Amino acid sequence: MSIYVTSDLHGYPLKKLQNKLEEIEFGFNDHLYILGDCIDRGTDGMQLIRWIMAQPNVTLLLGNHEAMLLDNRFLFDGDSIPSVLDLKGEQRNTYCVWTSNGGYETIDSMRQFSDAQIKHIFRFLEKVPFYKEIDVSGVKYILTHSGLGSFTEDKPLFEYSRFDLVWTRPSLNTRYYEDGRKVIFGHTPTVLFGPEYKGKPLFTDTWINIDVGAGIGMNPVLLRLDDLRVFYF
Ligand SMILES: [Mn+2]
Repeated sequence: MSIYVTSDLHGYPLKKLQNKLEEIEFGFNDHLYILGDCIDRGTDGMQLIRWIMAQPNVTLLLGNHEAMLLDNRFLFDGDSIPSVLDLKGEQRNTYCVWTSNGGYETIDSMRQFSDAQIKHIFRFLEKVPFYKEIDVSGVKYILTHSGLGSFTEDKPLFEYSRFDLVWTRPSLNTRYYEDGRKVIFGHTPTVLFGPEYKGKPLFTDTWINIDVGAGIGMNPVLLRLDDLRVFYF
C-alpha cells in the first residue's frame, strides 16, 4: 500500500486525474490525500469534490477555497442564488472575497445540483479536516493546505487557527519542526518561490510544497510518500 499526496487541483479535469491514478495503478489499498483547493478557477471543482465524497481511500483537507465556499453557504439557502446587489454588509463582503478569488466557476456549477445534493455537499465539507498527521516509512508528516502560520515547535496542531492552516504563506527561509517531522502543503505555487521551482514540488529540510500551479495553468503532480517519487501529469 502506498500513500500519495496532491494539492490545489482548482477544477482540474477529473478525467485526467482518474487517468493518472489508473496509470500509476492506484488501488483500493492505496490512499490519496488532497491538500485542499479542489474548487474554483477551473471547471471541474464540484465534480472533483463529489468524486472524493464517493472514494473510501481519498481524503480531502480543507483549503481556503473550500473555506470560502463554506462561508458563502447562505448563497445556496434560498430558491435561487442571489445577486451581489441583493446582499448586504458582511454577506456582500464574504461573497466579494470569494468571487475575486475565482469563485464564479463554483457558484455557476452549484446551479446543477438539487437542494438535497447541496445539503449533502455541505455536510461533507463541514467535516473536512484542516490537517492530518500521518506516518509513512517511519517519517511523520503533517499535512495542511498552506503550511503552519504562526508556527512554534511546541504548539499542538489543534491550536492552529483555520486562517493559519489555509491562508498563510511561508517563505523559503521558513523552518518547521527540527525533530524530523515534515510539513507538506500547497496553496502557494512553487514558482512564486523562484522561477527555478516552476512546475515542480519544492523540498526543504522541514517542509515540502506540492502546489506546482494547477490553478495557474500548469498540471498537478502526485507525490508518493513511500519513496518521495514525483509523478508528473
Ligand atoms: Mn489555497
